[in-house]
Amino acid sequence: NKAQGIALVERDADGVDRAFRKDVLEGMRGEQKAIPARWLYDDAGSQLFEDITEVPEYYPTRSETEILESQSRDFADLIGSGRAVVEFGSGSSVKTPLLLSAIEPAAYVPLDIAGDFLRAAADQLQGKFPNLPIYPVEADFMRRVELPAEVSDMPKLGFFPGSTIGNMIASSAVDLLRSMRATLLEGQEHSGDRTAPMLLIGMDLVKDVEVLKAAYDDAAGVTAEFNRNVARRMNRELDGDIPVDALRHEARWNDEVARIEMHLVATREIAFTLSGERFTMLEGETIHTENSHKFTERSSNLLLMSGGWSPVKRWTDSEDRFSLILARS
Ligand code: AVJ
Repeated sequence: NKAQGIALVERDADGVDRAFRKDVLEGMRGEQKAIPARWLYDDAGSQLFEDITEVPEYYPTRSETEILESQSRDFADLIGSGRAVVEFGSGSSVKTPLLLSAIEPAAYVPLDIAGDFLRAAADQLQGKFPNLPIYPVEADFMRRVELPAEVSDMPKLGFFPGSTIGNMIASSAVDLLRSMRATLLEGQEHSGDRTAPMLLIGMDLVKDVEVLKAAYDDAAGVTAEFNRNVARRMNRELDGDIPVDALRHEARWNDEVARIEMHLVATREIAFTLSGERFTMLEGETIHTENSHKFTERSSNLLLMSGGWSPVKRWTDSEDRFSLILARS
């Protein structure tokens, strides 16, 4: 009963992910060079992110796990059994089992663009839950996803942990919340209130700037490697020659919009080619690679409601660093 998976990523004739090439070339032509953060997560990037979750400075994973460990009674009461859990992302080997054990779901559907990572995680989870039907789907969940027919009659619980929503600017976050709602509503449009889609979403909280900056610039340099990996990916997949050793990792706090920004800073003037197109960077010029927005109780409620979701309950960890919110459609 091995998880099979369905491939839905569009590729150019040369095998390159079409959206990746478009996003990179457009992003590198701008005044401020920038790449959408989701491209950090190829198989190597997903592995490096797992490594980040183990560095002492990166608290979000531990804080969210603490909430998941301590609130299983609440999850059972408020979510109940028999739902298909649709996880937006591959699923962590720690957080996903905690949720699945608490609620006795009818099926589990992880959605991710990193196919190898997705299938490996699904296989590992199947080992822990031998009787749970698992249907991995290789897809870009920024768009509405068609779920496997096997789960169309089941009410859904969306699971979006990790504060991944914080990677998006507000307009995209609202779009994503709405397309999640559409994905989870499919087949359930005419059933009653009891089976309306629910969403369990992690959102990291605004806090002391030094704590935040350290979490995104760990002393061991794992986050720096994670950031530079996207440059290596551009070289590999777009036949590029970026001198990666001339790019320094930087984590900045942007107070105007309450977010950590990751940049790759050119330590000298450089020139390179990507997919046959020429680019230059002056010393000190940056490629903006990720935003990680931080939330307050109000800003998280406002964002969820803008996306068509009503908050039902909110939990925080013992140090008030991270929040997990249950919402319903
Ligand atoms: C997985 C997107 C939630 O923003 O905290 C960690 C990614 N980037 N360190 C985050 C990340 C640098 C992480 N998310």
